[in-house]
This record gives sequence, C-alpha cells and structure tokens, in this order.
Amino acid sequence: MNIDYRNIELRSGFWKQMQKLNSETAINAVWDRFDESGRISAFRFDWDGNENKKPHVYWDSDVFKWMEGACRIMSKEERPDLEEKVNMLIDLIEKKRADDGYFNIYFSVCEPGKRFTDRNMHELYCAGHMMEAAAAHYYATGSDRFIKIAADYADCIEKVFVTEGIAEFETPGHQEIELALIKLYKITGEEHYLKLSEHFLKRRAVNSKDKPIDGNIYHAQDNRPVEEIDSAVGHAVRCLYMLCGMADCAVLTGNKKMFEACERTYKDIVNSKMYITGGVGATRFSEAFSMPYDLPNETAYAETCAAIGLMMFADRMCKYTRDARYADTVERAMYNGMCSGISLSGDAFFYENPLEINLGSHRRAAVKDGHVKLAITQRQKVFLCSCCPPNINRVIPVIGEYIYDVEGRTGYINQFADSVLKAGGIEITQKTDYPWDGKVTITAKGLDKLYIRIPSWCRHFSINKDYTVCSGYAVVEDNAEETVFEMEIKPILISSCNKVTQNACKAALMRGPLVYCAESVDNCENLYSLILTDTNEAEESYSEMFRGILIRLNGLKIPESDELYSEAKANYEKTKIRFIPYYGFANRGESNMLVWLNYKGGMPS
Ligand code: FUB
Ligand code: ZN
Repeated sequence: MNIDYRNIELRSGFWKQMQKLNSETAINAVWDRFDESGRISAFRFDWDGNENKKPHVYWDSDVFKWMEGACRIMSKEERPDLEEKVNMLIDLIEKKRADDGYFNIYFSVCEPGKRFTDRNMHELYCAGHMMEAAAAHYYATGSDRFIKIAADYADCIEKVFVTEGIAEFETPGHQEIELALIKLYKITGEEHYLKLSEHFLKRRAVNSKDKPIDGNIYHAQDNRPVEEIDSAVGHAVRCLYMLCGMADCAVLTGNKKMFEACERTYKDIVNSKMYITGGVGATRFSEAFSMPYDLPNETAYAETCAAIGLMMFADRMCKYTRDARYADTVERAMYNGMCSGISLSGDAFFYENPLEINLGSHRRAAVKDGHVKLAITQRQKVFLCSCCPPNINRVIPVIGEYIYDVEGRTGYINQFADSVLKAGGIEITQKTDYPWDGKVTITAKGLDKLYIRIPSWCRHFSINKDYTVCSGYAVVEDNAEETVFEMEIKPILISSCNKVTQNACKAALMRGPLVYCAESVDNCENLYSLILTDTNEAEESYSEMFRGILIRLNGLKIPESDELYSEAKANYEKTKIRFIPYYGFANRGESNMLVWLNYKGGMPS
C-alpha cells in the first residue's frame, strides 16, 4: 500500500508546532519576499530589460518549491489564499509556456533562442521543480491540469535530449529532474518518464571519463558513472538530489549496481562527511563536500537544502532497505541541520548553518581579511539565492511521510511524533511528547507486525511486551493492546573521531536526537574559556521561546587574564554552562556560539 503525508495527522508536539509555523507564517513570509523581489511577477514574462531586475536562472525553481509547499498545506487545510496564488501561477505558466510545452522564465525572456545550450543554467533543475510542484498539486486537488503541463514539458525535454538529441549538453548541470521524473512516472504510469530519468542518470560522467581531473568535474558529479561511485563529491545538493533519483530508479528498474552505489556513497557521507547536526557540504567553495573528516565548525557551509537533501535520501534508503540506521540520519538532519534553517518566529532563514560563531572573526574579516567569508550571524528574510526557505516550506508539511511507512500488514515507525496514520484498514497512533520525553504509547490496528525504530543514540529502552530486534527496529507482533515504548532521554556528551582535528579535546551535548549549543548571550563572551566535564547534575528547564528544553551543566572556566603568557595552571573556576537546542541559535541577536566545547574528562585509571 502506498501511504503518503495525506494519510498522516500530526496531533501535537514538535512537528505539529513546526507545521503550524510553516503554514501560518513561513509560507506567507516566503511568498511576500518572492513577490517583493520580482520572482512572482517574473512569471508574467514582462522583464523590461532593467539589469537590476533581471530574472535569475533559478527563480522558477524557488517559486515552484513554494507552490509545492503551498499545495501540500492546501491538501490538509482550507487555504483559499494559497489556492488563489497557486492558481494564478498555473494560469500564467499555461499562458506563457511555448507551444511545445517548454517553460523557463530566463530563457524565454532574457536569452530567447538559447534554450538547452548551457548546462550550468539550471533549466532542467527548474523543470524538475515544476514537476514536483505539479505532483503536489495533483495530490492536493485531484486536478490534472498542472501535472499535464509538467508532462508536456517532460515530453519536450525527452524529444530534445533523447529522440532528437539536439541539446548542447547531455545531462543536467544541477540534478533534480531525475527524482522529479520518477514522481511524474508514478502519477501518470507512463514508463518513458522513468526511462528518461534513468537516461539522465546513466549518461552522467560517461563522456567525462577521459577528461583531466579538475574541480569542475567533481562539482556536478561528472567524475564517475553513477553505478561506480563510492564517495560523495562536489556540490552537496546536486549530489544528494542525484542520490535520491538513483535510489528510486535503482529500485524501480531493479538495478543492483546503482543501488549499491547509493549504499556506498551513503556510508561515505555519514562516516566521514556529515556534521553532528546532519549538516553536509562542509565547504563554501562550490557549496561542496570536502575531504573525509574535514568538518570545520566556524566555516561550516552546511546548506539547509543539503540537510534536506540528506533527509530525502536517507529516508528513501530506509524504506528501500528497511534498515533503521538510515532513519537515524533522517532524524539527525531533521531536528538539527534543517530546523536551524528557520527562525523561531518562522519568517527568517539561514542558508548556511555553522556550528561555531566567533564574532571576533567576523569583525576581523570585515576590517582586515576581506577575502575570508563567514556565514552570516543572523537569519535573513530572503536571499539573492533563496533555495532554502521554500525547501523548508515544502518539507515540513510532509514530515508525516518520514514518520511512518506501511508494507502489506507490516507497519513501520521510523520517527516519533504525536500522530495518527490511517490507510485502508490500518491505523497506527503514537501518543508522545518526543523529543522532550522518551515515552511513546502506540496503538496499531490492522497490522500483523509493527517495527519500531530503536534510535542509535538510545542506550536504554523498554517495551511492555515481547519483541525481537531486526535491523535496528524492535518488532512487536502482539498489537492487541497498546505498546509502550520508552526510551531513556538524558543529556549525553559526544566526542568526535580524532581525525576531525577541529574537534580534538572537545565534546558536544546531545539530548535524544537534539544537538545543543552554548551562546554567549547565556554564558560569558569568551565561550572558548569554558570546559565541559560531565553531565552529572544536569538541570533541565522548559522554555516557551525555544519550544523545548534548555540544559544547564556544571563545568569549568579558565579565569580571565590579560597576561599574554604565564605558567600553565589548572586553576579553573567552577561555573554553570547553559545550552539551548542548536536549532534555536541566533534568535536573540548576535552572539558567539559553540556546538563543540572544550572537554576535560578524568584521568584513565
Ligand atoms: O543552484 C540552485 C541552488 O542554489 C542549489 O541547490 C543551492 O546549493 C544553491 O546553489
Ligand atoms: Zn538552499
């Protein structure tokens, strides 16, 4: 049985609050900014030649992602305001598209006659996002109007790239259309869309095999044919969207080699290229994956879209393999690297998500080291390149899909949230205040077996009935009475592999799936003078503002001194170190911030 977010209701708690924030604030805030910046009116194709207002090559995609988010909200709530905007855009797309189905603002308005001549100009990427928006519209409204427009465009692309082979490049410069074509295939049942997706995947890197290795070849993953890859290279979002397409395509076409490439590359990411927050793409140069274990904190790029891409990929892998470890990665990215991308107020966003802010470095960069680029320290309402905010808009409404899955009479709980799934004769409910509390009370109807993920961060758990363990899940067969799954959630200090040199002698605080950070606004200005020792006597308190639990730990502080050098002494002072959930950093003005703090455990015995 195919279930999707429409089968799932969130009832309360963390994700329900996020959905409320998204549908009441974020979706409107992003629309307003897109309207002000000219992204919406660009759909009228009325650019007047003013260079300052020139439509950007990926404006279409920003708006398509917003439409996807709006449609997903519309499928759950009465939202005539969103419906009107979506319809207005579909009207414009229908009116402005070319006779052969082609639709692209930049190449219709700014460079007519140049379609499909420059691989780096995001045409196929924008097309993919149109298909995804159209799929969401189809599911939300049942109307086939937009999906037909998207299918016409896909037919046009197929003609140009396959049947006639007249495009000036072979594969998308920015992957996305591969996974989108599969959505189109699933709705229309037309196999040639799946074939087109497979075509784009299989042609990638085929012609660059003999080219000299330089940065460009990695940027868009042109270094190796997809079936051979074993590491994540280049632009992180491109790589992750490609992996999503590969996983889907491999499963639908039975391509074992392609699926194994997904498994290898996933391992490379989570074993050496992922921040503790689930952020990926460590370097701003090329917005790319760096070398293994190169995970600098202050200059972490960790684009919000990349964390979302990792969620999307890991979720697919979880569903295709039924291995709960993939869902651990989803959880890591969704609570931390993705949620840090949106302000607590819901109307401002981070594109980059650093794990360290040192305002001193920012002042120095401004005065002396103009070439040093650091992430901004405050969330913004819109960016010149604004891919991340609408990506949040579209993911939060479908978070239910990450929570549950069903196959035949077997149910899967991959994530925990106060929610209910109803599909066919099956009903699964979770009652919980997760991630703040580890108790989840579950009822299941119409199932033979229920798989409950045992998170890898969880050291102790209990279940009130018999269960077996399979691939990271507790499997419960007796679902007549409610199942009480209880995870011990408490603050834990985490260290990183010593190959991550930036984190040597440091530890990060986690509580359940949440990563915490210390900000100077709650502590001292110089966070580098703080030392973590243990979590004994950790104090927890609930904060309305952060919609969650804050933590206070006993720790040490190196005394302030103006003496440049002096004899080393362990003359630390006792102090309290205050932490907030990482997703909430930079919501109270500019502040220094650290995820990884100095750590000093006891001597080995
Ligand atoms: O290029 C389109 C989007 O903008 C990418 O996915 C992001 O990384 C940003 O470059
Ligand atoms: Zn982005």
